[in-house]
Amino acid sequence: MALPLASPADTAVYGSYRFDTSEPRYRFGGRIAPDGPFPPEPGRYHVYAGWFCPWSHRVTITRALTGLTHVVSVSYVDNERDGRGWAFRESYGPDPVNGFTLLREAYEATEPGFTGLVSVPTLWDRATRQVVSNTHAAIEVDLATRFDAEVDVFPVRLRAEIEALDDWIGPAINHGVAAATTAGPAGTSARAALLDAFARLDERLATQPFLVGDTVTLADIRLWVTLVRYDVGPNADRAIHPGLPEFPHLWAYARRLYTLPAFRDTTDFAAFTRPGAEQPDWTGVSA
Ligand SMILES: N[C@@H](CCC(=O)N[C@@H](CS)C(=O)NCC(=O)O)C(=O)O
Repeated sequence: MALPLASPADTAVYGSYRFDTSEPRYRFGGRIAPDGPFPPEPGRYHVYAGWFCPWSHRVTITRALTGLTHVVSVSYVDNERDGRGWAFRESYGPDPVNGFTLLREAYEATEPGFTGLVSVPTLWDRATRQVVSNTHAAIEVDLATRFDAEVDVFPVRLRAEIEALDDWIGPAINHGVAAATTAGPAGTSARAALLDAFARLDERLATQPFLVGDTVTLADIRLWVTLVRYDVGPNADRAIHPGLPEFPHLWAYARRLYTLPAFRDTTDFAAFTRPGAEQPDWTGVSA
């Protein structure tokens, strides 16, 4: 029998998505660890992701790059949402693990009566039938470090440097792009911080192929998911500046990463491109 799907998103009927803001936003923070309730067993965990979502994208790139596609499964919610929250529709198919039509059902199965935020990525445990985590930072690190990874994207010797980069790239770029599109003094200062961070990275990437060390790490994955959305999302109308190609080393680096299957195959431009946005040429560079 075919797995069920949610009806189309309809805010006229279901309203806009709302949740109990007195709850912490990212309520589940379980970790995969050998000595804990969620041991790293192949085939046990599933990631509910969204193609539109940069935080999900970090997890799906990490999973692909480390060769865990047969170890941890993934499926995608629809890009649209109404009052029922993220849902499984024709766009990307049903929920292959539980047959839920709404992601909310996973949270309710974990905690009956749950009223907090239902977000992607969500890590699900098949064995105990519960949400392990909806905290992307924990999910990406656990996938990178707790299984038999083909490539180490979070090497112990580079972790301090990777996290130090995140300390300024996170606020200025990953979280900064949204603020950079706003009017008023906060927008002006977010734009300055963003362009300053791009310039700093451009300089760094003039002399090295990756942000840290000589291969792709979590630092590159974290930055890239924002770069790939930038000129077709927050900067689609070029209101912040003319676009990433203005930073030639950063732009060449971003396009080089796009040639890697783990980056390319986890990217669906249609899921995050604003209508009418002009798309820079992401192809034409060899690895
Ligand atoms: N900072 C979050 C990122 C997750 C996130 O914001 N996911 C978005 C989609 S990109 C979501 O599902 N948000 C639900 C909402 O904010 O209403 C985390 O730590 O996991």
